[in-house]
Amino acid sequence: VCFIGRSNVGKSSLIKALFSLAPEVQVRVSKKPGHTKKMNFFQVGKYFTLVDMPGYGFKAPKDFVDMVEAYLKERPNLTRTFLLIDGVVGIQKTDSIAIEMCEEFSLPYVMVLTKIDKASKGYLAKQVLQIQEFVDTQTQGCFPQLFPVSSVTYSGIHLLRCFLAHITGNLHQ
Ligand SMILES: Nc1nc2c(ncn2[C@@H]2O[C@H](COP(=O)(O)OP(=O)(O)OP(=O)(O)O)[C@@H](O)[C@H]2O)c(=O)[nH]1
Ligand SMILES: [Mg+2]
Repeated sequence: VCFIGRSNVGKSSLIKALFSLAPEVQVRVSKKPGHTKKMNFFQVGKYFTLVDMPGYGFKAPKDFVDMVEAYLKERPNLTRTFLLIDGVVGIQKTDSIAIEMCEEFSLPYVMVLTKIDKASKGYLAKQVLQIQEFVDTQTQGCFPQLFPVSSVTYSGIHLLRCFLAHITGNLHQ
């Protein structure tokens, strides 16, 4: 599985929150956009590998397109792509480009709305409905359920952990 999104959207923080109980996943987080420069691979026990991607948009590394596009397009065992959108600012132009890329490559992807601790419940409800409408009407490969999360309060993290375990074949009932 891999995590993509605009620089500073909270990819590394989300991975840190999701895998806080997995000591082998040591991600670096920074206040400065463009912190993650390379694709970082982490082995989660013997279960699966996750990839923390550099961000696109402001301060993206110059070789972003060659690196990330090629990976997304060519990696046959990529099970799912988690596309992170800032839950407060919603879908921006650069996000639309990433969405189009996922659609073009026919990637199975999931939209995660980040930093939900920064907005009021009312504002957030409006954002979620608007993005849900977009997913329902404008996308083919996007999973129909959105995952709003906060890496600060851990809101939504447990559900996303369960979903990850499920799609990687590790949720044994
Ligand atoms: N309030 C709040 N801040 C967050 C959350 N997630 C991340 N941040 C902050 O957002 C900033 C960027 O977080 P990162 O996780 O490094 O973002 P990134 O997407 O990995 O950024 P790049 O590696 O530069 O592409 C940091 O200052 C984080 O503390 C969240 O859920 N809530
Ligand atoms: Mg990062």
